[in-house]
Amino acid sequence: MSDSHERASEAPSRRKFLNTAAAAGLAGVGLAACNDKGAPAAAAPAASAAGHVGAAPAGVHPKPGELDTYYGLWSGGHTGDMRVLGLPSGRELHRIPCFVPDALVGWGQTNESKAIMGTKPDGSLKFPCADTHHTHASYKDGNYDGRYAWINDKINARIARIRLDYFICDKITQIPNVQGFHGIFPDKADPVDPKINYTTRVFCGAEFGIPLPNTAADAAKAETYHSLFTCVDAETMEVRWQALIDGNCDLVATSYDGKLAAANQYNIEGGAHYAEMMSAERDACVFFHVARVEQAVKDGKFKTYGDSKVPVVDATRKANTDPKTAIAGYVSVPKNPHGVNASPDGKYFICAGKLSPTATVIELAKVLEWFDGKLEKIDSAIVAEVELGLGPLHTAFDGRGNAYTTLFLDSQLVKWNVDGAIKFHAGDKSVKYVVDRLDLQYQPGHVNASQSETRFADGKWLAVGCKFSKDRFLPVGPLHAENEQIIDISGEKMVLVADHPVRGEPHDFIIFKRDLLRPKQIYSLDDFPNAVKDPKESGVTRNGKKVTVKMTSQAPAFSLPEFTVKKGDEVTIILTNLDKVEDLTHGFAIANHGVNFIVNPQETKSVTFTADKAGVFWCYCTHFCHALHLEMRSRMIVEA
Ligand code: CUK
Ligand code: CUA
Ligand code: CA
Repeated sequence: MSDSHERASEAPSRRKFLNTAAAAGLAGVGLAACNDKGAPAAAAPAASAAGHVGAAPAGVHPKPGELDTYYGLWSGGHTGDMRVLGLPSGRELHRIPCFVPDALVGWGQTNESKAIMGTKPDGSLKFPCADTHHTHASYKDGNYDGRYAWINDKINARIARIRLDYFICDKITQIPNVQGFHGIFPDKADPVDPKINYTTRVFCGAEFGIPLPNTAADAAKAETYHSLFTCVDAETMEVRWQALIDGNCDLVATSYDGKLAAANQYNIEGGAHYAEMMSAERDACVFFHVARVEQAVKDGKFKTYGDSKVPVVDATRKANTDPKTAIAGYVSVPKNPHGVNASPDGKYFICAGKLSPTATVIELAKVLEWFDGKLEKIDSAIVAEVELGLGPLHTAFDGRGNAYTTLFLDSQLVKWNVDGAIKFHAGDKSVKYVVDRLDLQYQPGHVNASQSETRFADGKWLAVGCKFSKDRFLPVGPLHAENEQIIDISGEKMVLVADHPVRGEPHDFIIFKRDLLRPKQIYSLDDFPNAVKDPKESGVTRNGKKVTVKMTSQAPAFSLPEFTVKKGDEVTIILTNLDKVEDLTHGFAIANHGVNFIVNPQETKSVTFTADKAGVFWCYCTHFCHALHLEMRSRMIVEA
């Protein structure tokens, strides 16, 4: 069990190489990270198989009919949805469409979903694509409260909110003045009002600087390019404020007391090309004093850009030289950091080095001391900066004082003790802060553990999103599935217990106890102002060329066996499912009209389309609901 562990930990020479290698060499060799055989740069596959690969402990693969003990909320990558997994089995239970149309439920077809997704004046969708990365959920008392989750779309600067009672997206907001919107994190408490011990804000980081205001005339003027850090209201989903910063934002973290939010920065250079972005030895983690930012907004100390009315405060270094009034402070961290993660004890943010083989531990109490004028240099808040291995990206926690950081280049997970690292950094070089190493398959990015991003990290299961699966699954052409690996972290040594293929590219996810959610099984008719509450209300009404068809469904029949419209009519079908049993969902499809959507029990949905061909068109139920499901039909008669 231990030889790959021993072997893996004796690779300091490669790590030293990264430490001292020329930046260009890193990008050329290191970031590609895979040798021509497709094995990870760090280890021969045979040896890694001999590592801590265990027989699955009881409960990893539930018996038929057994339920998982944890939910996982997974980002859906380019499919623009959020995926719901059961853990530890890794079974995918559901996909929640957000940014991109979904053929199963009719997301992007129904008027209700289009209103959430946003349409152009002609009714077509504003954006046909998305690139989701990060998913986080709302908090109360330092734990998830089961109200909401959020997910970002990097391409179109959108943030979507998911209602966790029905697992549906209910709002999408596009953030103004930014591009490359990447990290998100909800706050966990209000910075001022102690009664508000739950999430009321979501912070959003933007990666790419753009000329502000954005004009092509300034394309060559580097000094006009800026990134903004954004605060979105968790309830209204409106943008509350933005902060102009030096450098850029990558991932985001928030403190448990609500006072601090931070974003890692890999491009303090403001470079447009990777060589420029890697030119400085250190970048930064920018900390925001949330209460002061919001006071500045209240005091009217902001400007706006272009058509946006969002107040933008100045969080650049130049405008924040006095710590006692500063709204932001920049802690220097080594070269192009990536993930920033809050430890479950509430004390630290840990920045993963990416191009530096280190993790930087920042003590939040000291950052606050700096804001109070009691700490001379904000960099003194760094209490550890320790070597972990090549390409650290993201960090999870077990609630027992250990951190688990993915090493993209080494293709490893490293378990390290945070207090040990702090002691080592303080001078006690006898402390062995690295507890264990585990080879992964291959090139891990995000990592998370059960309850890791709460005060109740329970140190049971950990999942890693590996960017490459190579030889782990049957080949399916040039693009392989990604490999999500499940690791048992309950013991001293980590044990790899399962591989799961996933469609690319999920990035981030969270894992939490199943009893934190109480999903509802059926809707209420009253949730929908346009509900057709009684089959007797069914029928066709006309207003010029606009025709409304009201209908209900009850297995195995629609309330209208047929309905008649005229060629050229703009037809709106409103369908209420009067069935009251969970799972008794019906679909409604119209032949040759590209219409298909589902209605869940007691739910109402509508679609609008033009009946542009005369003739008879069968409408049928697309969701198997009854022995007479195939017979569940209606007919649209379009008169010439
Ligand atoms: S980023 Cu994907 S591995 Cu978008 Cu969270 Cu780090
Ligand atoms: Cu209703 Cu199938
Ligand atoms: Ca940099």
